[in-house]
Amino acid sequence: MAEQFCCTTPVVSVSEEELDKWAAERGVKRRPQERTTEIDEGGNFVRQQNYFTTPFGDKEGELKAEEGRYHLVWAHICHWSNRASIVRELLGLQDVISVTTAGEIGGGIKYSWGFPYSKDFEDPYTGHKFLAEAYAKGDPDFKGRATVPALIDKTTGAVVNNDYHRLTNYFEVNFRSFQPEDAPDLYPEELREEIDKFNAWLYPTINDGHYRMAYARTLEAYNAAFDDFFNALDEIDARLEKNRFLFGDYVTDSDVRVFVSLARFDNHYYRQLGPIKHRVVDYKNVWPYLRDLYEIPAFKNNTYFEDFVKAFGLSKGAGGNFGSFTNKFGLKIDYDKLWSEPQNRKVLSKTPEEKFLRHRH
Ligand SMILES: N[C@@H](CCC(=O)N[C@@H](CS)C(=O)NCC(=O)O)C(=O)O
Repeated sequence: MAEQFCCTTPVVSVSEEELDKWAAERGVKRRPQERTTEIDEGGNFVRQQNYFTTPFGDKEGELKAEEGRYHLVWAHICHWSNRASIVRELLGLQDVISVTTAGEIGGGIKYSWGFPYSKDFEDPYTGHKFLAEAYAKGDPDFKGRATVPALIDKTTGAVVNNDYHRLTNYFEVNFRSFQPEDAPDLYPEELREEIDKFNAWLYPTINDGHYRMAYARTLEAYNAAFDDFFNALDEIDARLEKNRFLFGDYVTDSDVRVFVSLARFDNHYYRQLGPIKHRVVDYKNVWPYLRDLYEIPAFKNNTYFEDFVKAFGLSKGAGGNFGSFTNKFGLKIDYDKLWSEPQNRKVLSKTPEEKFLRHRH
């Protein structure tokens, strides 16, 4: 039962009183604020650690992959979780791992994510009204922000894994026996070490780079993150000069991680960053590369540009003469059309019509 209630803009809103009542009934506390709990002495944003990191595997204490048992909660706006929603679909796991889309309710995330697309604002698979409930079930002592992605065990309603560093790798490797035989191999064994190395470099520079810039509390911290981000983009652009995808002719796990961050840059992230160096569309290779990926249905189906534009703050209207560009024009741009402009990246590939290395039996 995939995407049962997903994913149009919710029509009913929740009042503040109702929200407070639900939270009180369910014992959910106010969400902690990063600016007080996740900033170091140098003004750098230091993200909370992923809390539920038990891996999938065969050893004792590890999580066992099973059909129908696990449930992914993700949010349109959030690239950490968008990775998992794309990979789930690329691998054909829609009937194996269910999904619910979280979002803001009552105009924000006062008590953590809610479920604005679901009937009665309840995750149909767990009955939760707040994601924080699944975190509390996972560990009553959890005091951090209840974040997406969250993989929930439907038998208990508890989060069992929120480790976005590894979640897609578990889908790729540990859920292999539930994928179609010819599913894409996004994490080929011979490339795993290199993919891991690349992903580890990508994390602070690009994936977390935007947050390191946006949440910085000193100019030094901002500048360091800014340089890391744009230097990394230059490196990626150079790498894509001769390679259709990051690791050659086929899409890998790393491409998903780059895509989800950059798909949000020109329409959302740039707003918090002051004068940016380049837009993503200015890169000679990166921009057509992203469109090449966007052609793949699993990427396109899981990319909600308008929600990026609306994220956290378009509600105040267009404003006066000095109203922001995004408020005035953000929703007038046809993102799907822009991202569907043809490109010819396939000439770089030995298999121009095949973007995936497929498992073969
Ligand atoms: N799992 C990570 C990161 C994932 C993350 O930050 N997700 C964001 C959305 S992109 C989220 O769910 N935020 C909700 C909140 O901060 O309350 C963490 O715990 O910090």
